Amino acid sequence: MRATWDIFCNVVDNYGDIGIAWRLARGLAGEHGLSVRLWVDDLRAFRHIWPAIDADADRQACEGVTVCAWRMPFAPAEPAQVVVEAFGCALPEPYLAAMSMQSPPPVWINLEYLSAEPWVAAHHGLPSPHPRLPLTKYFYFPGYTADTGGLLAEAELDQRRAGFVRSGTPAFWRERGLAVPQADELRVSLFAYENPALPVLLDAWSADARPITCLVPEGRAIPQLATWLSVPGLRAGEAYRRGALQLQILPFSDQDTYDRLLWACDLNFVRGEDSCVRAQWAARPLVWQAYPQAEAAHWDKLDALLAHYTEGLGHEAARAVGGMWRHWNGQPEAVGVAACWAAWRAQQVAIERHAEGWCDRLRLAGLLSEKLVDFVENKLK
Ligand code: TRH
Repeated sequence: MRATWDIFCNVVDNYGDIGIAWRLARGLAGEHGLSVRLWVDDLRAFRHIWPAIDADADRQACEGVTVCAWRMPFAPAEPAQVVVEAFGCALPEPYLAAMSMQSPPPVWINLEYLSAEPWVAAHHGLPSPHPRLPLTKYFYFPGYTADTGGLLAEAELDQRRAGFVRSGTPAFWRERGLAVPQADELRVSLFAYENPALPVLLDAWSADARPITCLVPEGRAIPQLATWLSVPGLRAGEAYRRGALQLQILPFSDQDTYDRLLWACDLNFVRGEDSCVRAQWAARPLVWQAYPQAEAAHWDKLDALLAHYTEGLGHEAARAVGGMWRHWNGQPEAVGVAACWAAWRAQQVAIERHAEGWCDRLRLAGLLSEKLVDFVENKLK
């Protein structure tokens, strides 16, 4: 019989929580043949990244997953054999009580946030007994090295990307009303939080010697772009030119279409957690904006990934990547954004070559859903 899994996701902010929970649920059902229920407390946010979702349905089947509305008070439900709590979202009390009545009790996993920091490996897989109930929760840490929980990716992601890159890009651009890029043009996607460095970077792009097309999915960066353009607002489908820079606003798409945007662009500005990993799997250069945390705690995360990502990259190219990433995250830098951009441009070829080979390094961490299934099977024995 197929093992049953329940994944609980509380949407706190943005699209990362649901983006990751949904990717994991799809992978477990589609690639591992598991019976998966995904409990989500905000189906409207979910619909943003997966428009097939009916935001009013209590229960619906989607991509082989049973999607359940997580409402309060929580209606009685028989717990699955494996329970995943995404990002410490705290399971509903009645469900937890029902888990403690099961024999054997479910394997209970807390799926943690991703970080490249060195402490992750030591914490990955640690048990935490419940203070009252006969249950043990295991902390599962995704990460960039083999001794962590690995990274989310579909087993055949590479083949899908290669097929698209071989023959899918012209149609992709046409569908968005864009011509195929000119030989010397740079296509950039921009998915970002509000960012003080953005106007200065836009100035640098508009003064670039070669054409730059910047594609911006609707979202938090839009008001800043509108201010920079001196227009009252911006909508999907609108385009503006300033010097060498063409700005194009895109609708926020489903996750799979967003992947294709990352594959089609020459450089991707990404944020948070999931888009950062997808941009790395896209084998294209990226600039990462870490999710801002109090007291700049995200700078440690940034520095850890930067150190890992630039390993094996030549000195000047590593400096250029580091300069862009640090500026983009508000870290003090000796030179301004425009100079950092010029340095990045000068090192572009080396940075592109590095990004192409980077996926081989990423693969050494292992695939999260495979490793999670192994981890759970060992506990079920
Ligand atoms: O939306 P985010 O800022 O989510 C954040 C981070 O995950 C952060 O680590 C977490 O602590 C916080 O939420 C609560 O960035 P992220 O993680 O990249 O998630 C965005 C999701 O949206 C991702 O799954 C890709 C998806 N997406 C689309 O489906 N279509 C789009 O057009 C775009 C731009 C993104």
